[in-house]
Amino acid sequence: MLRSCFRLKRIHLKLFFIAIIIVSLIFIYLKMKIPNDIELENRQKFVNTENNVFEQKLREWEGKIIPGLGDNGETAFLDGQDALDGEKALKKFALNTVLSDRMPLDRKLRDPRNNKCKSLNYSPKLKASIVVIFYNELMSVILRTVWSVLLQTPSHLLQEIILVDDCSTDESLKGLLQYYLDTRLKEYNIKLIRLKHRMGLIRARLQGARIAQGDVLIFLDAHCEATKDWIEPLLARIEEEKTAVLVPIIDVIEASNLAYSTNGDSSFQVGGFSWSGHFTWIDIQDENDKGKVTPIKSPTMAGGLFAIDRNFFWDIGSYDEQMDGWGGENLEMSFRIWQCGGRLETVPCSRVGHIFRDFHPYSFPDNKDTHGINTARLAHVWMDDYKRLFFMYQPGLENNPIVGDLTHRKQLKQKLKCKSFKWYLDNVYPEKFVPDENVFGYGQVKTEFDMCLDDLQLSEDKVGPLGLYQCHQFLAVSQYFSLSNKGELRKENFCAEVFKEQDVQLTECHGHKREQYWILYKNGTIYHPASKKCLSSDGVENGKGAKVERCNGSVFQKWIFNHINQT
Ligand code: LR7
Ligand code: MN
Repeated sequence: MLRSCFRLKRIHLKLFFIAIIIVSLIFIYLKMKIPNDIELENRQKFVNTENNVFEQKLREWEGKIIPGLGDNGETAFLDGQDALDGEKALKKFALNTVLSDRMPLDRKLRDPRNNKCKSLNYSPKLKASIVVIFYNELMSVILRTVWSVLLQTPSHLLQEIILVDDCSTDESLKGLLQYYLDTRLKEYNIKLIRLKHRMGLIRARLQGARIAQGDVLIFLDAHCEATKDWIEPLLARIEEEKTAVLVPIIDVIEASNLAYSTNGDSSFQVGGFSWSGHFTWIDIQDENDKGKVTPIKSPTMAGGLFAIDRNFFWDIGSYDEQMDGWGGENLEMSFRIWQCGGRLETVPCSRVGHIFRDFHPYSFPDNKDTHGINTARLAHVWMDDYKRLFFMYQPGLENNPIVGDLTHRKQLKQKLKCKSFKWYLDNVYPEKFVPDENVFGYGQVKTEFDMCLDDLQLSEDKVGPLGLYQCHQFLAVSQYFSLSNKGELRKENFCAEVFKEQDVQLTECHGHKREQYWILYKNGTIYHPASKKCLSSDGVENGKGAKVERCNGSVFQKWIFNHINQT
């Protein structure tokens, strides 16, 4: 009995071992047979090794960072080969990428605010979602933006940071950035979304805004650095006035040496625009506003850095989703906000640096002029009859189907019962010069020899001679001048001024008459009282600067304006 029992046990044991062997064989067989599993395992291995590669890359990079470089926003230098590589990079990317990679991502910045700001206390309760979009930006620059937000924003005011990759092609942004966030910044709420197609900055921002959950949206370009207490005055103002859209003072971070420069501590500018559809900086118009630390009215905004109540953003029409690429959305939003019941303000106690680059380091699909097309869209919708002035610069876009369908945006304007562009000019930006209103004459300014005053293609922000050129058959912008009611012979913000008693230059209008003051007489002479001379075409060659000479009543001193306003 005992024996048989023992035998039975041995048989069981044998069977047990055989079963184990069979199960193991089946297991091994299945493992070889089912490719999915193998793939899974391999994938895991791949992810692991990839992580190791990422980890290695990050460590290598982190090991090269020079502690203290660029601290306090000071000009930073590299030596030897690095300096040469940096110069090359600057030419290629409009940014010293070599220097950026060596500079700590969490560098310390000076508090750039004016002293009066430092004594103000705000205790907002709103939370912000920071939306940062990018296309092929340098990873260290994106991360410095992120770090500056994390370091300068109290955590109870920060809902999240949303990074939107507009389908960059740059390899390092594909996995390394996510890995950095997952390992180095894992305790923060940072989302990275990658768009499947390049959408352009307008739609990329919309994608970010759609997933945002904070009370306030704050958009930043991907090459910014926030400074001390930057967010409090923005949130506090929105808490007080939901329809206020806010811009910080935008300081310059130099692309060549990443210096954070502030021009003095209290002077700053607000936003304007040119009739060619570009954003411009303008001096604060109201003397009482200068030196203030409370929010100041701004007719437009640059577009890249602003704070807006999240619900208000959607109620007021977010963005024109049919705008492609780059450009135009900033003026569109500025006009829309003012015309449809909001306000745009610059907040002097909030300061954020932005790297200003000399050119775009990226191209656009099909090389389309997206700025022109987008601006044509906004001109049709928001500028009413004043769009005539923009289309003078872009006649080819006025009735061009490339501009696309505008039905939705026009419906929005009706739904929100928005005011006219004339209302905007009269109430928000009364200083804006309208070249065919409040003027004695405008258009081409001709001599009897078919020569016309011409800006000789002077770029919008440069000073140069008031030229003479053969009159174009059709009125081109380069030959469009006005004689304002104040006696300025001008073009947008440039006024003809006499230098060295005879040369006539186009230089920034100052509004104080003096050497920018001209009188148009009925006989066609344009008299310059400060020099007691007359505008003259005598002896001036095609393409050269005009002159003033002693008045002599000759045909060289007779000018005919295309349009004369009867007064
Ligand atoms: O296809 C693109 N997809 C993108 O995501 C092209 C660009 N981008 C990203 C890009 O990586 C960057 O983060 O969009 C952001 C803005 O592009 P920039 O930095 O090349 O533009 P910018 O600074 O030269 O241009 C200004 O005008 C633009 C008009 O469309 C935008 O509104 C920018 O945000 C705006 N920048 C600022 O307002 C910063 C202050 C500069 C001034 C004046
Ligand atoms: Mn930018």
